[in-house]
Amino acid sequence: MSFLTKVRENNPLVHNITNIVVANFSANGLLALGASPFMADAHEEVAEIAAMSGAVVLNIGTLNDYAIESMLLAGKAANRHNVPVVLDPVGAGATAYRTEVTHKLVSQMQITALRGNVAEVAHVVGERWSIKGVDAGAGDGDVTALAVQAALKLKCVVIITGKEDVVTDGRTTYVVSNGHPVLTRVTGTGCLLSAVVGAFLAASGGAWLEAAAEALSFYGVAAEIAANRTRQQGVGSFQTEFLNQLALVTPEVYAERSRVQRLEQ
Ligand code: ATP
Ligand code: TZP
Ligand code: MG
Ligand code: MG
Repeated sequence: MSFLTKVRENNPLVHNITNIVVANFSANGLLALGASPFMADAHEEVAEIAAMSGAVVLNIGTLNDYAIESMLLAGKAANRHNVPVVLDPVGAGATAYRTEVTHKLVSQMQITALRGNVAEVAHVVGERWSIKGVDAGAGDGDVTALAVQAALKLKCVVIITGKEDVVTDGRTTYVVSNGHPVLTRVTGTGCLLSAVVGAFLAASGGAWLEAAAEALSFYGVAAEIAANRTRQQGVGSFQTEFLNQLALVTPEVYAERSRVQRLEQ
């Protein structure tokens, strides 16, 4: 059975501490997929919610000290209860504050999957890469080598997205080539992807790497179909159709269109 089917059958609760730009889009995307979103950051309740969830997704997009404490409380509770934790280090490297916060988060909890653009992932592990706000800048480094290095350092699955996505646990590496450039023209498509990875991890039974690779490929397939259906219209129509396709793509359509390559080490 595909992980997609498991997500839809299990309807996992996904606890999100996320940014103000994408909260609504992320909740709607998770619902469309078949997961159950819970957006909450109050210190009084985050540990309780994390403990009852199938996954916790931490996103530093519009961070402040209150939210960071929320993330520490939720992440540590998730670790105590064996709940997987996804970290989206939005804008790491853009400011010293963001970079330092990501270092604090990864040092105080065990992350299950780190998902970001190449510049963000580089800065989380102390490497350099050009960055422009929350978007990756140009760079000519070896993205796969960086992902493997980060996975070994953080002992987690690392997902670097872009035109092609790299997903690795440091030993086995997949390259996912589904997706569409129009994804770069809608804010929050990276953030929603991190939440979708959380839903797949929640339904994975511990097969983190394979579930993450399927999440990325599924997400890219939904985007390809939505882009094709709205190619005469604009990005607003794409955004709506993309939510439709997160609900409509079947395991059979996914299997036909999925482009996942396992790299030889
Ligand atoms: P950034 O801020 O650098 O855009 P992000 O957090 O928005 O980063 P992306 O790297 O844009 O995250 O990834 C979000 C989704 O968009 C992923 O599914 C990825 O595969 C897809 N994607 C990004 N760029 C392209 C592209 N040029 N062609 C096809 N798909 C893409
Ligand atoms: N500013 C702070 S968070 C955010 C913006 C525009 C959303 C970034 O979302 P994504 O998924 O990285 O494009
Ligand atoms: Mg993007
Ligand atoms: Mg992002």
